[in-house]
Amino acid sequence: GVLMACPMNTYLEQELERRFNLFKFWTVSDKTQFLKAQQNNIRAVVGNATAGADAELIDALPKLEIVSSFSVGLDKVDMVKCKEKGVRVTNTPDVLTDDVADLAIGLMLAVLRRLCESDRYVRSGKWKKGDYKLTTKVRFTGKTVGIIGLGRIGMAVAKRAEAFSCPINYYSRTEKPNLKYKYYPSVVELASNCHILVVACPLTEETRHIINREVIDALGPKGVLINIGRGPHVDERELVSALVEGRLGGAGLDVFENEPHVPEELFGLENVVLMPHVGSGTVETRKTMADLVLGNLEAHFLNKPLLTPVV
Ligand code: 8YV
Repeated sequence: GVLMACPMNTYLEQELERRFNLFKFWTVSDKTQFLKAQQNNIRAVVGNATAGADAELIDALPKLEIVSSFSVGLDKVDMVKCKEKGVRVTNTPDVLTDDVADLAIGLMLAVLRRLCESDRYVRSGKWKKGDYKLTTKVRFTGKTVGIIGLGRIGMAVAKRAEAFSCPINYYSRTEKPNLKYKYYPSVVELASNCHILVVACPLTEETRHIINREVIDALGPKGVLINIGRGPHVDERELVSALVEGRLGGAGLDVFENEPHVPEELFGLENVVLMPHVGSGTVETRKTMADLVLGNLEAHFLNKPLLTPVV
């Protein structure tokens, strides 16, 4: 049987029910009861960015063979424990890269050109009482974009920003060869040398709170932070105080430290755009992701090569 770790996609749930023996529980109390009753029946877990396979779950499922994540990020999967137990892991890379990179550009434009505020200005009828007060001082085109993590998504963001004549700077653990982008060996130096800073790296112990007070101060009152990675990449309390105090120029956020809870101090800030973790959130892409999850599970149980193996 296959255990779905949390509600994530109706099509995926229906197909898992149609093709496999699907188990699911949504509350913690169900989980304990469930594991006592079903632990020997679960051979696969389907997780995502919200819930996956932590050490506790992996240890509780003696027959677990594979974790197939409905996500590219694997921070909810205990990879060390999976390797230790010989549990295979798959994810959904590439198929979502364009959606996430598109959203990053959308957030840059939305923050810098105040798209949401202007839209509300028209809908509220205020325009009939007077012209919209220009709030954005600078154009987006040509602003320097700094990218943390130049993997598939980071590179896709860079290519899109280049189309807006934006110089591209980046930070990664090591400098990448044959790139026309300027490398900075630290996030603070990158933040000091860009107008828009994009988080596009995986969440690991090393990258948790990679955006801290020092980085935020380096980005400064004219700087804009775009987070399309994970909420815990950012010290959210520091971010909120910097935005409220005007020490940071703006933010476009698709992820938060404690989703779906978002700091309400941000709700009144027009230089902040808030999204409900929809980076890969088009029906088209989520179906392709779901088909990858299903294809990996079928390949595993039919002893065929996995489509997108991680481990
Ligand atoms: C999804 C994601 O939002 O791929 C990831 O890492 O965060 C997203 O694609 C999520 O996992 C789907 O529920």
